[in-house]
Amino acid sequence: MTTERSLVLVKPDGFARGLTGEVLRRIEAKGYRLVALQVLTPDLDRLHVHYEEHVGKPFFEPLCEFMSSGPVTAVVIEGERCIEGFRALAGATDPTAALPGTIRGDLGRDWGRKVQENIVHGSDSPESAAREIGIWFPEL
Ligand code: RTP
Ligand code: MG
Repeated sequence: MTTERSLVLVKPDGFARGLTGEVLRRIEAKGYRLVALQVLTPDLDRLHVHYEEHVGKPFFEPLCEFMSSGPVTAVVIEGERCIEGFRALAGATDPTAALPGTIRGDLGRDWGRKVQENIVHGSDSPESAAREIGIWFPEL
């Protein structure tokens, strides 16, 4: 048994399209528990820390600008192997490559959109999850 926590974000595109409930439905249907949830418009300082692994990449600033462009829903989920499991639910980073059955594959738009608009973020390792949960939910 490896009960984990992961940090999930419903990004501004997912929030604006009214997909927050659909993302939460899939998380709960999989059997993961919701530990904490908040709607907020993140500032650039927080996003620069959140995405620090991408500092210097060409998409870093556009990504942070996009992520600060409107409300997001930040969620901490919990469950057996939920870090890897949520990333499987999310699908490939590029919605045009994500498989049907995944959040990005089923719901991602593939006409002229930018890859940064891929509905959700999920932590990619236990270390990332601990770091990111500290950024978004320091009280946990
Ligand atoms: P995430 O962190 O959002 O869960 O997604 P990920 O692990 O699948 O992707 P990652 O490589 O960590 O990239 C973070 C986010 O940056 C945007 N991105 N844009 N070439 C590009 O323009 C590009 N590559 C990545 C995406 O929003 C991606 O989710
Ligand atoms: Mg990532």
